[in-house]
Amino acid sequence: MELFMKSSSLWGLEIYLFCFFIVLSNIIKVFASHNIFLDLQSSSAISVKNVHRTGFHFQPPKNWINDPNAPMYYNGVYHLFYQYNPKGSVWGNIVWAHSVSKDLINWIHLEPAIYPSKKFDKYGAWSGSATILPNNKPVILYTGVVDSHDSQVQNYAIPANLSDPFLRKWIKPNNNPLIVPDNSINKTEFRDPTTAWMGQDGLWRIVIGSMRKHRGMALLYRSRDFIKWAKAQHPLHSSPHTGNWECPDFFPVSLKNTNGLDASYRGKNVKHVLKNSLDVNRFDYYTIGMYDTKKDRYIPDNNSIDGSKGLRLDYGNFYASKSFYDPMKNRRIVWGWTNESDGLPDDEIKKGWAGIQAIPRKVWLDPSGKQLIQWPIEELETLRKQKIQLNNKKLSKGEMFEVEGISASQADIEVSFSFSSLNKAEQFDPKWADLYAQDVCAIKGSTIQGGLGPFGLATLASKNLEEYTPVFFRVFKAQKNYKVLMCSNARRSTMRQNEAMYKPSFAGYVDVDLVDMKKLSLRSLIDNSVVESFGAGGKTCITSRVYPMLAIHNNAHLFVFNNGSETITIETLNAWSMDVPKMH
Ligand code: DQQ
Repeated sequence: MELFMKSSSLWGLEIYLFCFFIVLSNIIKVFASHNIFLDLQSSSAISVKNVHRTGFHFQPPKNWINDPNAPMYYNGVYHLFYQYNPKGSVWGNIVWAHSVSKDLINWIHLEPAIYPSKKFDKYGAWSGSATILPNNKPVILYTGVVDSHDSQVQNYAIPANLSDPFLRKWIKPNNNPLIVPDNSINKTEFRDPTTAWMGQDGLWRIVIGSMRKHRGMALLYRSRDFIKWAKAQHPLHSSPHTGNWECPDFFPVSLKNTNGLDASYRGKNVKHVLKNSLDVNRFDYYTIGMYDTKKDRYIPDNNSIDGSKGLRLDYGNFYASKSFYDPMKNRRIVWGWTNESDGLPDDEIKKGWAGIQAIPRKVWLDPSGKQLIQWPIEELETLRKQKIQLNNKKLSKGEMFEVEGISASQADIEVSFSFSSLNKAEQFDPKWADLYAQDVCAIKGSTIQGGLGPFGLATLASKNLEEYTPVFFRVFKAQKNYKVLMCSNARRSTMRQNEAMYKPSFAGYVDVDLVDMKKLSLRSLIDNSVVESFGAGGKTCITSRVYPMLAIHNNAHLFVFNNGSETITIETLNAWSMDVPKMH
């Protein structure tokens, strides 16, 4: 009897599992960097829930968004295209949505510029970039998906009417596709063309992201007329065990100053940057190196490594980024997609929206030549409203105080901390040497008492700290140097019980020399469900998405804390409530 019971219940379990997988296989198709929920792709929002919508980050009125595409400046107008699902709030039905702006802050949403319709993009119009050709004609290169197996080609689109200041309509000429993968290329991993740059030989070049046997690749193509493209013998760069390289971005940076350079810039005192979005873990990594124009190869500097041990543009939720040169202000600007972290697709359906773009950042090379610096574009400051300021406030061990007088759910805050000695820095456990910064942050957190730190901001906090997202520094003494950890920890960000919610203790190290300058600065852009932070003037950036239940709107609070035994001085603190830009 017992035997029968067991086998019958096992049989029941098998039937259950079988049915479960049948159902699941209809719902989820795991592909590339997006989970695909086939049955939810076209369920439109019943209503758009406002509670966690951002106030000053880029968002369309509803639905799903992902990668920023083809950002450009053309005849006085900034254009941002982005991957968008017009029918629902999970990934699917992707078109190129199009918005325009005069200041990168206030936006007008236009009709989608590109949508699947032709043989060469019938199954998808995926990411790509813009190039302004020398006769001042913009052209977009994008990835078309040509069958239900996700086979990919590269297409182009041009404005229908150059005298329309907003370039509303785009044409996909019939001589598309421009580039089809040859036999050596995995056709389902062949996408996201870069902005083109021109070499001394007058040939245009682009890079397309790809992978062969888990080796990530930046495939190089050349063209004289932008129509006929030939694959170069070697990729521009490739690296083993890094998986598919999505949304590559390749650009020069100046060794002399913070100005940006056009992709085709050729001259002295320049380094190059190759950024890849790693499909395996969905973070954006970059290296700094030398572009050997004779061999048409990019060689990362010795200390600049490819893959997940390398440098990240942002140590938080930031993916598929793309930069462009802004001739108006002579700067390079990077946009990145910040996905939701709130759990299952059901949540997105209920919210009626998913995904935002991070605040556009000016990007340049650090004087050390070893890393990039990123800083929110200056135009963001036009949204600053009520301000509070304080100077020279001391915070001894265990002290914290509230920053009052501004809206803590929508704020821009800049703090400069100083301390008189490094003596109390805690020991860096040698066992942590192989861990990611994020793991060390998970071990040490913001509440475990330290020596020099943890100190920083408790953002989106409820009055009694049931919820908060701390953004803070902890300084460690390692064998040869000091290690400065910067964390943005979502562990206690919400009271909401949801197993599927992603609450990472995002962190990165900050490459600063504290021996001479005993100071650390922090800027955080707090916007309802996003905390976007810039450590040490933009050396380390971390973006967290969080979903407080109590710390919303007027019930959100902002604190400064010190849980280290070394007293910290707040040299200056400036904080502003942030206004809502026009986005219609
Ligand atoms: N998203 C696009 C692809 C790209 C990926 C599809 C990165 O082109 O590789 O929506 O997020």
